[in-house]
Amino acid sequence: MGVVLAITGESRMKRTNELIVALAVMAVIIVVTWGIYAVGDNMPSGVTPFSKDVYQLHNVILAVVTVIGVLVFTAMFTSIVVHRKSKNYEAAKFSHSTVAEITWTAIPVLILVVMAIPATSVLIDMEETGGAEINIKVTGYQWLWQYEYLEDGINLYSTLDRESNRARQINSGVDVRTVENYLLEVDNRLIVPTDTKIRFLLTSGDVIHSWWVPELGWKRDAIPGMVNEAWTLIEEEGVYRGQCAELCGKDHGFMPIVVEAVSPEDYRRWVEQRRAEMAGDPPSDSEQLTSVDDRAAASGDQG
Ligand SMILES: [Cu+2]
Repeated sequence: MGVVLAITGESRMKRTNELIVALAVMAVIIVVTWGIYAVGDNMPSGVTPFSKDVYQLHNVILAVVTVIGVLVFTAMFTSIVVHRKSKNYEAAKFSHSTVAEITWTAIPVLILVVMAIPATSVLIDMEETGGAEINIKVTGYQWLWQYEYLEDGINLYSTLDRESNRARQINSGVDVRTVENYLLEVDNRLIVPTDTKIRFLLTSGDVIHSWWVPELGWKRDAIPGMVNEAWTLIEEEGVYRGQCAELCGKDHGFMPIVVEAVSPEDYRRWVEQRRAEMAGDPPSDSEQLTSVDDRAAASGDQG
């Protein structure tokens, strides 16, 4: 009788081990497959060296936490299913293990330290605003953005474009799907040169806003009475769209950001043209307005 019990106990143990191995193998396959897909379908890698660093960091950390998650859940579910009471599994009786405690403290600490090294280097890089060739002051208002090019003396206001604004009105009768870049287009884009280090100084004239263009790899709060810093260096010409990312009032969803990166030559041309317009050649309506109050009065109540 005793021999029979010993044999069934042994075969049960064997089956348990088999299941653990099977689950572990399955987990590895899931992680590898997922990793391959994740590289192709993930958050945008952006268009600046910094945004690409952020993207790489994200991939590395996501891989680490996924492996940890799969291992922990595999162990957990294996224990729950295989070692359940209805199967008469006999629980271990020990109540203290110094080795286990040191191990489950040391390994997570080690993992955190390893993850902190690349994360810190990216964070330090994010604050490295020195050596910028162009400084742009960004001011958030309810509900538009002001851009001041400090070196070139250009000042512009950027509000939701007319078409989106018309379509968004209640009972406008406009099918918003027919509006190109609905709620992601502005009247005056932020024109910037490529391959140029640009420093942004962000603040607000009323409540807290947040300036966010995903392709640049960062988001920064614009806070009244405070100046936050950020920088970018866009490598590819193109149009990059973003939005205010801090709930700032009833029209929070209607103050998009559009950055247009052009070649440095085109940028200079734009600056000259803009200056000429500001100097007094027949300015358009928008340039005649100098204060936000004028601007708000001109655009009327957008609610
Ligand atoms: Cu806002």
